[in-house]
Amino acid sequence: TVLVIGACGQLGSELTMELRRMYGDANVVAADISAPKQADLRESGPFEKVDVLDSNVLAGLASKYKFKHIYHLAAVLSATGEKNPKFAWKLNMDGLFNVLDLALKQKVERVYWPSSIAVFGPSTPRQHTPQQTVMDPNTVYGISKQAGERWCEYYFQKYGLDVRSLRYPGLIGYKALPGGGTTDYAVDIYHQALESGKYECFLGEDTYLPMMYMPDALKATLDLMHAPAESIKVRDSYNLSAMSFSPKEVATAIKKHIPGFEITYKPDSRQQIADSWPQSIDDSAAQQDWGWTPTYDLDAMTGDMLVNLKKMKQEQAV
Ligand code: VAH
Repeated sequence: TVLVIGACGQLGSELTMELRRMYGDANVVAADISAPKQADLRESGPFEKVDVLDSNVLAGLASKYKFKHIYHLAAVLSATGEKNPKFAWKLNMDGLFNVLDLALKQKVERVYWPSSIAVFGPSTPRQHTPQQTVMDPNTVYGISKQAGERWCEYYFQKYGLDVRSLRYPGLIGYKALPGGGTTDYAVDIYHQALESGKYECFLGEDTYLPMMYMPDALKATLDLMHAPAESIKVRDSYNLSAMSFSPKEVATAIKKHIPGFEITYKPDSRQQIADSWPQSIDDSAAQQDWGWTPTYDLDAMTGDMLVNLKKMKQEQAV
C-alpha cells in the first residue's frame, strides 16, 4: 500500500490520482487534515483524516495498512509561512520527523519528501544554480526545506532509510489550486485569463523564476521513486528544472490564444521572496543519475492549461 500525506494539496491531489492509476485505487491511501473537495479524489479510493503532527494517528494508520512507500507532501509554503513562521517551522519539521520515524519503525521501503528552489537564498548563484552551492534561504519555508534535506540525508546515512527528494521549481497545474506559494501567480493568471480577460500580477513583469508543468513534476517524482536505489547518488535533494519565465512572457504566451488578454503589475511582499530565489537551475545530476528530461515548455503548457481549464469551467457551469 502507498500512503500520500497532504493528498489534497496542489501536488498531492494529482500525485494520488496518478499513483492510483499505477497501483490500483484501493492500494493508495490519501491522507490529509481535511476531506478532499475534489470528487475524483474523494470517490476513487481510501481517505484518512490525518494531522501529521499527531504521531499516534500516524502509528494507528501504519498498523491498519502495511505501507510500502510514503509520500510526505504536507507543508506550509513560502508566502503563508512568512505569516506564521513558528507554526510553519513546527509543521514542516515535526511533520517530517514523525514520518521519518514512522517509516523507520514500520520498515517502509521508500519515502518521498519534496524540497524546493526555496532552499536557495540571496547569496546563491542565480543562473544555472548548481546542485552543490551556497544556500542561505531567508524564508521559514526555505529554512525548513534546507534543514529537512539535511535530516533526510542523515536518516539515509545513519539508519539506511531510503528517502528521496526533489527541489521543485514553481508547479503549475489546472486540477487543483495551489496554497500559499510565491509562484502561484502562474496558476492564477490562466484562471483570470479565461474568467475576466485580465490579471493583476503580484510579481514584477521581469521576475524570472524556474517553473514546471504538473505532468512533468509527476513524471520526475515517479521516475525518481522507481529508480533503483544504487542510481540515487544525491540524498539531500535533487535540483530539478524544466523552464524559466517571467510574468510578461506568460502573458505573451496567453495572448497567442486570447488576444485581448491584459496584464498589470502590483508587486507585493512576495516580490522579496521571489528575488531571493534562483532564475534558472542546473539539474544535470538528475539527468545523469536517473535520466530526467522535461516535456513541456511555456507554449505547450499554456495551450494545455487553457484547453483543460476551459473544459473544467464549462463542466462546472452546467
Ligand atoms: C512556493 N510553490 O511558492 C512553492 C514552491 C518554488 C516555489 O516552493 O512556496
